[in-house]
Amino acid sequence: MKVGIICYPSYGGSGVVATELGRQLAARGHFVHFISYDVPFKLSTYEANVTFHEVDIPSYPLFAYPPYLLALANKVVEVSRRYSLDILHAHYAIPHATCGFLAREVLGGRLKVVTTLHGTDVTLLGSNPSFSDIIRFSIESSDGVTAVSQDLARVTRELFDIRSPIEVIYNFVDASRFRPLEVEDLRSRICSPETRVLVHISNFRPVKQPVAVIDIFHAVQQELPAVLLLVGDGPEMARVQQRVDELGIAQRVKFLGKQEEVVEILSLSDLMLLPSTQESFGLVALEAMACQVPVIASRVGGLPEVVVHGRAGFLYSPADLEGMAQGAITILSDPALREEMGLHARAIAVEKFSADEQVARYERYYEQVLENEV
Ligand code: GMT
Repeated sequence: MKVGIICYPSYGGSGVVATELGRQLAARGHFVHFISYDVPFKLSTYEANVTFHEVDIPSYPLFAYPPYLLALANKVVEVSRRYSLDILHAHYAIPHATCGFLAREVLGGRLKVVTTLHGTDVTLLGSNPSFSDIIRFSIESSDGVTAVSQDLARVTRELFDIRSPIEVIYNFVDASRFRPLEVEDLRSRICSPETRVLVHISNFRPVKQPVAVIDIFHAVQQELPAVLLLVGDGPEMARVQQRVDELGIAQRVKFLGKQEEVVEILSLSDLMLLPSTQESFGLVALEAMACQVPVIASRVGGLPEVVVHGRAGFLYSPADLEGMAQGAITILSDPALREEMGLHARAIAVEKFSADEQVARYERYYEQVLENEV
């Protein structure tokens, strides 16, 4: 098949999933065309069967807000005509599903549009009156719609009163790449052997509750020798730094910034903290699990479908920071429990969320859409 993929190229779960899906499809012999304003950050090397098409947004004095959607749709039309795309796969409803609709109209219907909903496009933007009607329309006018968890499919149906089917295709992890590595050297440069390493990876938006991560860690390090690794950056970072200073734990918190490769960091970590107020799936939790790292997370959105409570970690209400700290202490003070949960976590990642299985499901779904069977 010839598949166009439109996604956000910068840091963020939806872009990571879109890029990894494209790479996996290309490895299976499909021709994949990424179309975006920049090369997706996970696509840093040459890949057979993969082409990148940059969207150029001309500047013009009248454009206070350059019309990216139009430039993107125009590029999709151009690429589709030149390479005879079968499918355009839009990741994230705004503006990509809308772009799919527009491009298909220009092409007289000669392109099938599959939209994958990732979470915040529905849960945050979907309830914003500035976007809600256009999101509903774009979802309904797609030829096929997938969601990354059962919970997100349910929320989308309820929020937009959508009757047409939404296929759930879980996010996935390449367990041959995300696996526990030998990192004793690196770990010894960060802390002493008896120190527990906690990790939080996100885009530091309010929905991730990164300040709560600091409060949870503060309680944990009062009971056990511990350090916290913070990976990523975003709008809440200044508040996070302020909280770290207020609590006097700057020596124990390491700010690593945005990192392209996190397998080593995960491999040296004992526990992940993910106290989000919303999380349609929690790709980062799955990546931690694949590296044998248990997760303390919120019981929200799709997280219970990923982090099986009591096996891969523990889940709490997002407001229950004390519970999360207690859960972390329980796991970190019992090496046998931590080890057992790590093994279960990896088993779940491999058995339920393998790249092979989920990518094959996307392939079958594309075929159904092409045969008008959705
Ligand atoms: O988590 C974010 O804020 C980024 C967002 C995105 O734009 O990629 O992530 C969403 O999509 C990911 C990939 O499907 C999911 O793993 C995340 O759970 C989801 N984030 C939220 O629902 C908050």
